[in-house]
Amino acid sequence: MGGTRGMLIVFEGLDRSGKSTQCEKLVQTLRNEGEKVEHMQFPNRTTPIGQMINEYLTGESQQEDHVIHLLFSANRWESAQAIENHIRAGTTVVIDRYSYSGCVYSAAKQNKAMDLEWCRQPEEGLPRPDLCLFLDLSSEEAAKRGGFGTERYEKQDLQARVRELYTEMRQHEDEREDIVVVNAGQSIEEVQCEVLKVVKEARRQLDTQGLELRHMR
Ligand code: Z5A
Ligand code: MG
Repeated sequence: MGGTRGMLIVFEGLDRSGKSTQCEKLVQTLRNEGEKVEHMQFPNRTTPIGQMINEYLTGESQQEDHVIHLLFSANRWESAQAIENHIRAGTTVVIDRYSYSGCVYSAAKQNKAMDLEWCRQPEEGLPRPDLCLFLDLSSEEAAKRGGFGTERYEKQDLQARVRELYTEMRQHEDEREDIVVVNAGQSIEEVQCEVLKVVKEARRQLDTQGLELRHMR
């Protein structure tokens, strides 16, 4: 793939939809084609903020709803400059979960003071994905991939609200433009093939239009 700058590609979707599996496959495929690729994931549990998030998710600590929301966002801001630097240097950045997860999981708690719009605000100004691949999987199909894990959000009722909120979030002006829904209920290879097709098309469009990296607004 040509082009002067790297692309910002994000994977989103419900629990067990195959984000980590597909992220790794895409990174490997692009690298095999000679592209420079950086692989990231959020939460990034390696930083001090990430460690606080990890303790919260595993139930070792408690956090007030707004506080943990802002920590998740801060965890992305910690990497914002690095993401921009990679993109400008011609490296494509592939990320496992990003702002969309940040908004829908917090809003799913149904804390009245934290709707989707409130949750989205700290994300404004972050590098905006050129493409967000939403891996769509029914709850029935997800259940076939094993039971829920033990982390805080891995519960049926919360996941059902997350699904609805992802749909609502896709109506936002920018997200509507960036998100491409992929049927994640196919085999790993079929999903991989579809993902690659979508990525190549996005790259083609980017090269044609010569767009600068944008920011979330
Ligand atoms: N969270 C938040 O609240 N706010 C934020 O800002 C962010 C995140 C960024 C931890 O995330 C939690 O943080 C998450 C959201 C919240 N809570 N929940 N729920 P995480 O990314 O660390 O969660 P994870 O456990 O790594 O990812 P995941 O969503 O559960 O799974 P996945 O990455 O989508 O799926 P996978 O690991 O690739 O695959 C799951 C299994 O299915 C595995 O056995 C695969 O081999 C299998 N698989 C994959 N693809 C297929 C196909 N096509 N067919 C059959 N089987 C498959
Ligand atoms: Mg994962």
